[in-house]
Amino acid sequence: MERTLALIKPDAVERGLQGEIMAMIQTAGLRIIAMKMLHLSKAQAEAFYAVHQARPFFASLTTYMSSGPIVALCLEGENAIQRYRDLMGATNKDQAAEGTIRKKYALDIERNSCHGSDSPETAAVEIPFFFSALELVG
Ligand code: IDP
Ligand code: MG
Repeated sequence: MERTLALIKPDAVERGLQGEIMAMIQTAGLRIIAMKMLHLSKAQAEAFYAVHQARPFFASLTTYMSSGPIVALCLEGENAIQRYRDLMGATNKDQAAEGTIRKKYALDIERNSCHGSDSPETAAVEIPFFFSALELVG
């Protein structure tokens, strides 16, 4: 059993897509064991994406991620990290497979509607960024 951190990003929440994206997650057999809506500050977005701070898109990404509300979810299931990455599709929507969240909903490479942890080590940092142990209903 594995856990991963999923975010529904501001572009998707702004369009009211959180329900449809959560339905896709549940249809894929991943259990939502924690959920909250919040609006990150610029500093919080910079902390969350600190691994990307040297990248040319860091300033734009963190401005976008703090531009409106997001939904944070903790997902649980066998191989949940890779299964949710597969459900999201490629970072760039033009390379995302049919039936993925990003193929359906992403607007461009930055405003790509969702985030998912990319490894167990990342999930172990990203889940507690948003949720305390008490909030995980596993
Ligand atoms: P991922 O979300 O598929 O794991 P990462 O490479 O970790 O992709 O990038 C984090 C986020 O940064 C992406 O989801 C996207 O919002 C944004 N991003 C990635 N590459 C670019 C780019 O080349 N231009 C603008 N934004 C980007
Ligand atoms: Mg990533």
